Amino acid sequence: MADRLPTRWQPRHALCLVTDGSLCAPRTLVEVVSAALQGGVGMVQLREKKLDSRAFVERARAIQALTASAGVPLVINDRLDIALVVGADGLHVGQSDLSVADVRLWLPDALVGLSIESMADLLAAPAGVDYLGVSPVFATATKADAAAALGLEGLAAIRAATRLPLVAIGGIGAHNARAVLRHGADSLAVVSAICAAADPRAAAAELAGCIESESNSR
Ligand code: TZP
Ligand code: MG
Repeated sequence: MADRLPTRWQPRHALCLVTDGSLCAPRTLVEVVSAALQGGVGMVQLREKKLDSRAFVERARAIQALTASAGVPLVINDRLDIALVVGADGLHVGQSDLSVADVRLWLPDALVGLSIESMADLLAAPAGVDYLGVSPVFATATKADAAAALGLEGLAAIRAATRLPLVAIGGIGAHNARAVLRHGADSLAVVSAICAAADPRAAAAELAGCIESESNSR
């Protein structure tokens, strides 16, 4: 694959919140994102599988007001149309979503992330990708159709094979965050560790603290 070296912002040493509004009750998603940004989240991926288009746009605009004032990039999962309509900072696609080449026709300068679940996915990854979402590192109940867990060794093997920023996701929390970083992740992405936390701000602060201290010790 072609390792592109983009000059735009990259997720290195960042905590990424991937949203799931259904896990946020009794809070609203906007409340959780606001708290998570205060706790130190450095990138938000809006991933809402159950919203129709109009509700998705409304939600994206509400979240964008928060991310923009925090100076944090907002990436939309899967929905190129929504990313274009709201002027998001980027789009994250999976293996069976729109191709990166097609996304680049419409978002030449935005941040584009691609999910990979195996070494084979890495080797097949196209040019034009700014970062890779590597998943699932550990088993997770949050994504019903997640592939088999890569484990820390699987993550390390992918790390050894690419210079692209790696955003690890799947079963990550404060208890294993440092191990994931030590096995080659540049950044960590979480859903339930923040969305379902009793205190999303404190949960984000703890994870962001792990990333900061690990990056300082490298
Ligand atoms: N993509 C791969 S695993 C996953 C996604 C969206 C879910 C991760 O959720 P959690 O709660 O952080 O394990
Ligand atoms: Mg997808």
